[in-house]
Amino acid sequence: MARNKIALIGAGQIGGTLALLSGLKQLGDVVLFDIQEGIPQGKALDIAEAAPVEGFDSRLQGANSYADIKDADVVIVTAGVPRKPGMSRDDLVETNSKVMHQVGEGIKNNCPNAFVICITNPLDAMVYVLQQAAGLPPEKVCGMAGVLDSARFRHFLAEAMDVSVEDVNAFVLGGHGDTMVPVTRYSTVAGIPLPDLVEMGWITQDKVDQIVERTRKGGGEIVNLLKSGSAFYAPASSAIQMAESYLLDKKRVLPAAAYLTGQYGVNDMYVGVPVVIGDKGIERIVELKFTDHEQEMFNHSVESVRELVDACKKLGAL
Ligand code: A3D
Repeated sequence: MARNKIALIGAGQIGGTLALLSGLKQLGDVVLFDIQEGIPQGKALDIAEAAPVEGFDSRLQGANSYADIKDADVVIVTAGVPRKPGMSRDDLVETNSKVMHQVGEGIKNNCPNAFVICITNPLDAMVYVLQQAAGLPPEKVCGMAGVLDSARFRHFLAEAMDVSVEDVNAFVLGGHGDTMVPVTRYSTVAGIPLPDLVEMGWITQDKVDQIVERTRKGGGEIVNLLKSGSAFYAPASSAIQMAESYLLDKKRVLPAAAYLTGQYGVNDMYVGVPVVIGDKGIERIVELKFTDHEQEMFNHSVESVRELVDACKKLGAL
């Protein structure tokens, strides 16, 4: 059986980590693409030289031509520029939507049957631009943000309650920005909902509120610490989890930016919601029942995504 082929568009901080994880998890052969010459080739060779030590047989290739991503099964897109301190994700719209157009063309011409995961910010707008530029069906193009935001929420909750991160489940929905919605009612430790854990005295409501705020600003916290560039280890792990669910038809239920056609009262936009990812791509969109307050927060978040989408339309990117 032929190995899967994974194309990584953008060989920067996240791209390199994605290539290493794809190898370690034996997901398939990897093509690292970038417009910079030498960087994708250098990273591919470096990781290939780790393979004998780690014991994986993936072939790794660096590329500067889209022809090399031909027939890829999965494409993960990180091409573009990341945030610098003081920049919002929205400042990136103009530059990164041009990049999404180039990447979309490359996918359309070389691997129109791929499952595409976009990571480039501002995520909810860029995934839409990418899907339109590639011309792929919406169920084959999604955005990674929710798995990462939920992982941050899970990490902070596990630390506060001194329990294993494995036993903490959480959903962070809405747009990938400061208005994202960590849904505490659907967040659990071993199945016990967070509001019950507050009643049981495992964590205070104040602490939960602080963690919600820290999660919303989780990306910025890392940008401020790193000073140049943004988070890359956890974003890469999160996208790999989504790719794995597609390639192995695991049908994981994960939060992802998906194209909505009326679900949650949203039409014709990509927003973070729980989805089922299997070998057909986004196979189902899970519609949670929100309380009035949750719906209000979600609507607020959708509004900030709509502003970004409008900005893309004004620039002619959509
Ligand atoms: P970085 O290390 O700068 O890598 C980006 C790579 O893209 C560089 O190697 C560039 O050479 C390359 N590139 C630029 N333009 C093009 C082009 N036209 N075609 C192909 N490659 C190009 O950034 P990074 O890996 O740290 O981050 C990548 C993106 O992910 C940024 O937009 C970040 O804002 C975003 N990001 C998103 C999340 C989410 O949760 C959604 C988290 C962290 C970072």
